[in-house]
Amino acid sequence: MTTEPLDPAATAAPTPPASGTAVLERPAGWWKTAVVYQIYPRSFADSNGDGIGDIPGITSRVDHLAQLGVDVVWLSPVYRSPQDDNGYDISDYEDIDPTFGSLADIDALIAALHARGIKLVMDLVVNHTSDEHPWFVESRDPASPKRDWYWWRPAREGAEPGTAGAEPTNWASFFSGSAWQFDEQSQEYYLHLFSRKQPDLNWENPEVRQAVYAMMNRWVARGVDGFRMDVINFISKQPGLVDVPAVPGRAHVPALERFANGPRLEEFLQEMNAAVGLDERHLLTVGEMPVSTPELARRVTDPANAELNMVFTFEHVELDRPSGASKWEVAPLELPRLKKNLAVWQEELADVGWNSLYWDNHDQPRAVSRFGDDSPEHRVSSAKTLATVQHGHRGTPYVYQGEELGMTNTRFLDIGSFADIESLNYHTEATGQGLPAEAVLQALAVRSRDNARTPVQWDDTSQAGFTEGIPWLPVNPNYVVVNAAAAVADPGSTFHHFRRLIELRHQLPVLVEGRFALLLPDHEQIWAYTRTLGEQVLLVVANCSSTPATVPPGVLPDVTGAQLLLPTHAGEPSARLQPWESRIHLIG
Ligand code: TEU
Ligand code: CA
Repeated sequence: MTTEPLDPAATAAPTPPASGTAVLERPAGWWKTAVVYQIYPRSFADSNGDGIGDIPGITSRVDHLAQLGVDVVWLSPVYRSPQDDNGYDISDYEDIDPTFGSLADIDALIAALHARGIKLVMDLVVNHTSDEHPWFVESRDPASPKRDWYWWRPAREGAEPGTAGAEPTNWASFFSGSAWQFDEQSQEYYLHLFSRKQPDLNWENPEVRQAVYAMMNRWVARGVDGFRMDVINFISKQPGLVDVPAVPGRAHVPALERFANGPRLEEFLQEMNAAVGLDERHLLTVGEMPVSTPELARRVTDPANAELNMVFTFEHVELDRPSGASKWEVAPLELPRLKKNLAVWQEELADVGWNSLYWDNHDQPRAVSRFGDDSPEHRVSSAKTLATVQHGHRGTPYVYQGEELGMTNTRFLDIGSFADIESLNYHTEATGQGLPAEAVLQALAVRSRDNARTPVQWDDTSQAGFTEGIPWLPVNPNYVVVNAAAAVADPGSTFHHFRRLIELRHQLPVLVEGRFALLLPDHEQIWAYTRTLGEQVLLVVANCSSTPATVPPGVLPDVTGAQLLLPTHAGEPSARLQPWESRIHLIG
């Protein structure tokens, strides 16, 4: 299959409706009533048959987003990149990688989205760059003024540079191995919390910060409506760069406490906010913050502090592992723990700050397979019910591509089926440490990020309508049943459930602002809570299990005369809930 170059005519944005305008109004706080749709460009839609999704492919599908009713697209990185971590390793922040298209293509996408009243949020990856970014290439020269733009350090005192254990600290990289890479040329090491092709920027250096802010301002001038900020709470490292306590048998040890939530984080966020006019220009800002706490999120999202609108916490996506264990260890998830965790964030940010709400993204396995039940019998109702219980919380919901279709985890035959650097590096390290390959493959099957990255299933034609070529990652074989064409054609599908949920958020102030209160916190199957705004009360009740459940009498508010919204199952609502049955009652 030859891959013809991207033909401008083919990639022209669909003719925008007459009323299309380039710049969209951004009233204060608009993001509180918005629903965000995340696109992972490699896997969304391929327009030129090379098997890799691209920007013209996205533009050709904006009507799907308009029909769903989302207000914003968060676009994972499309910048020039060697793709060592699928674009989260950027070599030029102000150009588009040819794999994904061109600056003209991104302008066409912005115009097509804005013409449909949909805003665009770009991914800001500035904790690190690619090692092919000119900034880093220059910094390799010890005499370069750019040397201090990164974290270069000599070998550990008394150790032979380049030998095992000579790394400046014993920190582990997120992608296995040491967080330090030895550089023959300068006989020193540079820090990389992720892959060795993702060297960390030194935010202590004001030149670095000014260069980032200037780049952001140029994207805003191009029509961008906000930023999702990658591991933004890693930019302020703890002074001194010292070892973490050793762990027997581990040469490299996770060291989050040495670089997460550092002492100058909020100073940098406030400086960025002022320099880019983030609040002044009502740009949507969400910071990805592993190990962030409700207390930190409350401060960071307090408008009085002029830092960020929201953060992505990781607490609720790390409950199905033994505490303190790595993501590769799987533990059953008890519903009360999940309910209570999210309730804490609701309560802590009830009066100040604002929450983000998500189950899925490009780093997490598919929620319907993880938190729901992806069997043919329960896939649709569990996907709907997971959406209802999430969108019913107070905060801004994020829908990940394919989540509106009920897409599931895929099946991996062997290590050859994986593409994600985190998964491949873990496989090498774990089998290298003697773990049976079978056990490692099992952990990867349920945890790998590749589960979220299989091509979007548009229809039941070959390659699910994603590409006319060979996809970079195999299409999930269940595309024959699970696809957009089938879902859009079926009024009872997950697609229309998400569409209705988004509509309700646009219609019901109680769903946006209503105070949250968890009910039945210890119930193993039922997830119930209220949202109250003035006289109006929303009751969300759901059975989050694959067996029937009965609501204990006298606990839930009386719903006589209440409006029934979004029932997943037909019939008069009763205290007996079918597996994965949920509904919302609007009282008052
Ligand atoms: O993810 C940061 C992050 O914490 C994740 O790597 C997480 O630890 C892991 O995926 C959980 O499995 C961000 C991006 O979302 C991710 O895609 C990038 O790989 C990473 O930063 C580096 O840019
Ligand atoms: Ca392509």
